[in-house]
Amino acid sequence: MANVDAKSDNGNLARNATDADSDTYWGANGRMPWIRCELEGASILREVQIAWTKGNDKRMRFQVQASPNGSTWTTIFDGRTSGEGANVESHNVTDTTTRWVRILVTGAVSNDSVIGISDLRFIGVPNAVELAAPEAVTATKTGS
Ligand SMILES: [Ca+2]
Repeated sequence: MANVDAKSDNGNLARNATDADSDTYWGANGRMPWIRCELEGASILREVQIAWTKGNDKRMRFQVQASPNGSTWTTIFDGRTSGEGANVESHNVTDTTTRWVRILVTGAVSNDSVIGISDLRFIGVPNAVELAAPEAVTATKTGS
């Protein structure tokens, strides 16, 4: 699999959140959307930086979760966006050694209210924690 994926998207793919391009975003709606990233290795995570595309519209509640395997999750942050804009916001998390990180939007997201993340970065040890290398995009992967 790729080093980033999501429960769903609206055509704006999960990888847009980690492409270091603020003009692209992962977009989703529906019930409790999430985006999941695999780090380059088990890393100490201290902070998550997120730019929400509609960050000035509302204060969205979300959790940051850690996992050794991408399937069983421990919540290391539970809070809200500032509601003050679409710039990057930093959120301190419980320092945790983890391989996978998931952002889970827990507040209600109505079907006509798309949430989006244009930038998603992880800070810890090392300072900037990189994502795992994506597996080589092969000919079997279509539509991309
Ligand atoms: Ca982007």
